[in-house]
Amino acid sequence: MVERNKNMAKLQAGYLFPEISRRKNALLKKNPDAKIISLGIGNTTEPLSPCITNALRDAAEGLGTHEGYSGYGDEQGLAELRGKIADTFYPKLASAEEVFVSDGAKCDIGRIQLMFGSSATVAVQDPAYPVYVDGSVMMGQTDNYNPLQKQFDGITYLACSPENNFFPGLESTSRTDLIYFCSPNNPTGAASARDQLTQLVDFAKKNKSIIIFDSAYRDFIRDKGLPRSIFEIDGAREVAIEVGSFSKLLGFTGVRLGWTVVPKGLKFDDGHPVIKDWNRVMTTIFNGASNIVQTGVCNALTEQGLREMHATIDFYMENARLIKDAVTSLGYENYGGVNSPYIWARVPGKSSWDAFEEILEEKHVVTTPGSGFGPAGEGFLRFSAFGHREDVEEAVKRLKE
Ligand code: PGU
Repeated sequence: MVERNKNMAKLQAGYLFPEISRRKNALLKKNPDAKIISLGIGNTTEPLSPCITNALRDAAEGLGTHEGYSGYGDEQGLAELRGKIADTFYPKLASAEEVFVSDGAKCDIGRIQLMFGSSATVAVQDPAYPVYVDGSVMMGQTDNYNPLQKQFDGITYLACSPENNFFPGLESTSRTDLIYFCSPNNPTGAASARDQLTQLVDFAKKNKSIIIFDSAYRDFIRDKGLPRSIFEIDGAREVAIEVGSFSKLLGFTGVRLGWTVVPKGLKFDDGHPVIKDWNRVMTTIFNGASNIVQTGVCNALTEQGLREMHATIDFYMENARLIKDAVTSLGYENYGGVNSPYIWARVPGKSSWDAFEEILEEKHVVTTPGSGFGPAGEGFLRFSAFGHREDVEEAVKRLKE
C-alpha cells in the first residue's frame, strides 16, 4: 500500500462548502418538501450579459472554421487578453506581460503555493477564505492542528474583527514569508482603506515578505475612494502578487476565467525574479485557459461589456442591501454588504454552527458559519448576496418572520 501524504492527514474535516451541502441535503432527506434558499456559498445566479454570450458564441463558432480554429495556446494566456486585463484593471499599474490568464483564482492560489515550497511561513487574515490555510496545509507549510486554539501551529492568524475595524494590528505581528490578504474581504465584507493597505505594504517591505492579494470582489466596491488593487499602493509592486477572477465580476463561476499579476521587479531573496518561476509553474502544470472563454472575454471587455458587468454587480448589491436590512431588523450586529456581496453578522450567545442549524431548520435558509473561515469567525454567520431576487426576497421575509 502507499503511504498517505502526511500533510493531507493534517487537514481538518472536509472543505467547508461541501459540508454545508451535506447538512442541507440531510434536511431535505428529513423534509423533502422544504423549499431551501441558499445565502450560503458565493455562487453567481444571474444569466450572462448579452455582450458576453455573443462573444462566447462567436468564439465557439470560430473554432468550427479553418481560419478560426486554434489548439493549445500560450500557457500565459492570449496576448490580446493579457493586454486588455492590464489596460482595464491596471492602467499604469501593470503591463500585459505581468498578467497571467488562468482558469480561476482558487486554482491560481493553489499553484502560487507551489512556488514557495513547504518551508515558507504564512500569515492569513482570520477569518479568511479557507483555501489560503487549507492549501498551505496541503503544501506542508504548516505544522499540526491545535484543537484548543482551533488553529494550525506555525500559521500566523491576523485577527480581523469589528474591534480593530477588520484590519490586523501589524505592530505586534511577527514576520512571515507570505501574507494572504483579501479586499473586499470574504467573509467579513470589509474593504480596506488606502491607508490600511499602505500600512500592509510598508509592513511587507520592512519584513521582506510577499503579499498574496486576492481581489476577487474588486468591482463590488461602491466607495470611489477605496483601492481596488494592491498595486494602487506605492511600493506594492516590490512586495505583492495579485490574484483576480471573472467569477463574481462576469458570472463566470462555472465558465471559469481568472488571472494573476506578478510584477517583473518582485524578487526572491536570492534575486531571482518571481515572475520567472511563476512562468515555469504555469507552463509546466497548466495548459492555458479555454480558448473560447479567453477570446470571448477579450471581445467583450468593451465599454458596453463593462457597463453590463456593472449592472449585474449592482443587481447583487441591491440583494446585499435587502439582506443587510433584514439582518439588521433581527437586531444582529452586522458588517459588510456595502462594498462587498457578503454580510457578516454576529449571532449573540450561539456558536456559528448552532446558528447555522437553527436558521436552516426554522427558516430553510442556508448561510455560512463564520467559524468555517477561522477561529475569529466563531459567533458569526456570513450571508451571501448572490441569488435570484425572488429567492432573496423570500429569504428576507422568512428571516424577518
Ligand atoms: N477568492 C475569494 C476571496 C473567493 O471568495 C472565491 C470564491 C474565490 C477566490 C474563487 O474564485 P474562482 O476564480 O472562482 O476560482 N468564494 C466562494 C466560493 C467558494 C469556493 O470554494 O471557492 C465563497 O462562497 O466563498
